[in-house]
Amino acid sequence: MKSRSSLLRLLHLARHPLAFAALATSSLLFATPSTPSPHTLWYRTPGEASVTNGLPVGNGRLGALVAGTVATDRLAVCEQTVWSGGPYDFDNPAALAALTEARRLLFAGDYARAHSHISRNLVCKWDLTERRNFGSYQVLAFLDLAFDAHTAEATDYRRELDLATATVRVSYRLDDTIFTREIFASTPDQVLAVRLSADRPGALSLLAALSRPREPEAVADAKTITTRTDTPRLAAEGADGHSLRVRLNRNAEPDGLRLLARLRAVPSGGTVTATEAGLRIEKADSVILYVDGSTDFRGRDPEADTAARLAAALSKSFPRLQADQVADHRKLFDRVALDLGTSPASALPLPERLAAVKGGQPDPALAALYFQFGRYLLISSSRPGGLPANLQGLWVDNLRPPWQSDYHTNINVQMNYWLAQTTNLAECAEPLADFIDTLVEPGSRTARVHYDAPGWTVHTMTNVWGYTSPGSSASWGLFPMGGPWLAQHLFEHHDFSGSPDPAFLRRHWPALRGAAEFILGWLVEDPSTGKLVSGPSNSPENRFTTADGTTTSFCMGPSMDQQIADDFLGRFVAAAALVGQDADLAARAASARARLRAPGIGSDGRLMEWAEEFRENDPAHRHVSHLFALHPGRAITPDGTPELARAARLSLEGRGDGGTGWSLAWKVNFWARLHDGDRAHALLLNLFNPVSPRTTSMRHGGGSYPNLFCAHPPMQIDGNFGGAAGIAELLLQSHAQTAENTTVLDLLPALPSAWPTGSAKGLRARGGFLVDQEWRDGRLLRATVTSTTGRPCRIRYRHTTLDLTLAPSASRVFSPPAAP
Ligand code: FUC
Repeated sequence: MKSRSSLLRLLHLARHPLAFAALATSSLLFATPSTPSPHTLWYRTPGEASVTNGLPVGNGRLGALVAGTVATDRLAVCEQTVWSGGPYDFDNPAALAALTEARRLLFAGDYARAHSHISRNLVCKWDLTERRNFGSYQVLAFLDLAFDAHTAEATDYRRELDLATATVRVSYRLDDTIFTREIFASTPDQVLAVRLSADRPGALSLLAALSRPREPEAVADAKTITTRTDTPRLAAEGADGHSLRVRLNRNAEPDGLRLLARLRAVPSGGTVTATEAGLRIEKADSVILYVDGSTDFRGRDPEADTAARLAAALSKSFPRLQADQVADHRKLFDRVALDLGTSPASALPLPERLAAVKGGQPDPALAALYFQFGRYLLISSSRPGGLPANLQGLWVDNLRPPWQSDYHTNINVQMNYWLAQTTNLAECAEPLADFIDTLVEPGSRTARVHYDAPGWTVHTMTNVWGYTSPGSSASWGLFPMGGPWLAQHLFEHHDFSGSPDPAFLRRHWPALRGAAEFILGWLVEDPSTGKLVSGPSNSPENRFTTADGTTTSFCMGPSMDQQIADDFLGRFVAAAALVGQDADLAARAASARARLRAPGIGSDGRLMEWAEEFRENDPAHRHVSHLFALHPGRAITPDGTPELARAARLSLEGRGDGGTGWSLAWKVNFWARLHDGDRAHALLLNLFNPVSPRTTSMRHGGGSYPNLFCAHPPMQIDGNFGGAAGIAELLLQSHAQTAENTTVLDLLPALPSAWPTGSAKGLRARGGFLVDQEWRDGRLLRATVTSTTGRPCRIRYRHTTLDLTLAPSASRVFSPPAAP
C-alpha cells in the first residue's frame, strides 16, 4: 500500500517537470539523520522566526530568519537598508572649548575633575530628537503562512540549514502526506524564494501574508531610541500579489524612509487569489512564493526596483533560479574546505550537539561547522555594492533590536570582517571599505567641530546615516580611534591581495589620508615625557580607580589608542610610498610614530592597559583592548617581541576565559597568535556553550544560541565571525615578516591537540597566497602554497623554513622533515 502511494506521488511529481526538477536538486537529496552532511545545521523540532532560533538565509541585501513551525510558519524578512532615523548633525559645538582643559586635568592627574568635566562636555548632542534621528535597523516585514488542514500531529519533522547550498529545508508528515518547504535568498536574482510542496496532489491550501509590527508611540525614556512608524498599508496587487507599505518614523525630523515589501505566488496545480489580507492559495500541489523589499535609502526606488526584480525572477524557471543561486553561492563557499575529523556527536541535531560538547564529548566537526557557518553568514550578509554586516549581520526580528543593530567600532564591526580575507571571501569585505568612505565627510566635520583636527574619524558607534560623533555618554562613547582602526582593514585588503598595483589603496586614499591627518592632528605631547599620546580617550570600555579613589575610564594615552596609531602610521608610510602620494604627510607620520608612547609592562608582568598602573574595576572585563598589537595588530609576536608576548599572555591570564560571545572569540584569536592552540580551543568550546534562546542578559556569559548565532547575550553576530576568524588563525598566519619585509607563512602555528588529523584547503595569506594543508597525528604532512601574484615568501613550520619566490599562479608542495 505504502509503496503504491509513493509511486503515485512520484508519477504525480513527474507530471510537473518544474517541480520534479526542483525536487531532484533538493528534496531527494535531503540528508537523513544517518547521513549528516558536515555543512548542515539540523533539528527535530520547529524553531521561531527569532534571532536566537530562526535559521538564516540571505543574499547580502535581503534575507530571512525561518521558523519552520508546522500549522503556521513565520519568516522574519530583512533588508539591509531598513533603517529608521535619518541624516542629522549630532556634533556638539560646545565640546571644543572643553578639550584643552580636559587634557590639562588628565595630565595633572586630577582624574576626579577630569571625569566630571569630560562627562559633561565631550559628548554629542543627544536629546529626544537626536535619539529619534539616530534610528535603528529594523525588520522589513514578516511573511506569515497559515496552512489549512494542518490539525493532525506532525511526524518525521526535520528542519535544516544546508550551508553548501544556502537553503533552509523543512519537512514533516501529516497523516500520509509529506510536506516540504525550501527557502533561499537568491543573489543573482535578488529575491527570496519559498517553495512549498506536498507529495499528494492538491494538498496545499494556505494564506500567505505580509505583516509588520507597529512601533509604539515615542516615549521620553532616556535610554531607549524611539521612533514612530505609521500603520503599514496592505494591498492586493494584481491576481497573485500582495504588498506592504509604510513610512518609517513619520513625525521625526525629517520623515523617514519609505518601505515596501512585495509577495507574489506561483502555484502549481491549484489557484491563487489576491486579497488585502494576503494571498489565498487553494488546493495546490506546490507553490513558489517570491518576496522582495526595499526602501528609498540613497535614492533607491522601491516601487520600480521590486517590480522589476520580481518580474525577472518570475520569468525564470524555478529550477534555473535555484541552480543559479546555488552556483553563485558555491563560487564563494567552496573556496575553502575544512576537515577537522569527526565523532559520534557530529551526527546529532545541533542543540543536542552543543549539549554533548558541553558535557565533554569531542566534536571536532562542530568547529569546522562553526567556521563554515561564519563564512556562510558573511556571504549572506555582505556582498559588493551593499552595506556592511551590522551587529546582527542582516537578521533582526523586530523594530528595536539591541544597540539598534548598528555598527559599533570599538571592536564589533571590525571583528565582523576579520575572517573576510583569511577565509578567502575578499569581495565580501568591499561593503566595509565602501562604508568607510562614506564616513569621511561626516567624520571630518566631527573631527573639526569636536577637536579642531584635520582629517576624519568615527567614535564608538555609527549608523547608515553617517553618525560619527562621540557617544551620548563619554565613558563608552569617547573612543576617537574608531576611524583609524577601521582604516586598518583597507591596508589588510591590499596586503592580502598581494597586488603590485595599489589601485585599491588609491581608490580609498582619501579615507586613508584623512585618517592619517586626524591622528597627526589629534595626538598631543605629554608634557612630562615629551611623547605623543592620544586623549582624552578610554580603553574600551574598561574603568579604573586612581590612588585618590576616583573611578573613571578617561585618560591620556590608553594602550589601545597608542597601538592603533602605531599600526596605522607605520602602514600609512609604506602605502604612501607605494601609491606615490602625500610624501610630506608620510614624513610627518614617520616622525610622529617614532615619538609615540609605547605601552609598558607593569610590575606584575602584564601589558599595561593604561599609561599608569591603575587598579582595574573589572579585571575580567570583556574588552581586551590593550592587546590590539597582538591581534588584530601585528606588533607583538612570540618570535619578534618575546617579552611583550609574555606580557600579553599574562594579561590574558588575568582576564580569564569567560566573557561575552565576541570576547571569547577575540581570545581565540589572541591565543592563536600566542601559538597556544589548546588554550584557544578551550575558548572555542566556551563559545559553543549552549545559551537558551530566551537569555538576553550578558551576565549569563557568552556562547551559542540553538541556531548557532553567537550569544553576547543578546544575539550578536560578531562572535560568529570572530570565532571563524580564530579557527583560521589557528591553522595559518601571515602577519609576521622577515627583516626584509617578506611575508612569513606560518603553517599550523597553533594546531589544537583536539584536531590531530585533518586538512584545510584554500585559506588565504597576505602577499597573495593560497595555502592547502594536510596533517596527521598533530604534524603537518604537506602544504601546497600557490602564489597569485609572484611575490616572495618564507614558509615556516615549527623550526623549518623555506624561502621561495613562485611565479604567478605557480604552486609548491612543502613537506616538513620527519619528526626526529
Ligand atoms: C560594545 C561592547 C558591548 C556590546 C556593544 C554592541 O560597546 O562593549 O559588549 O557588544 O558593543
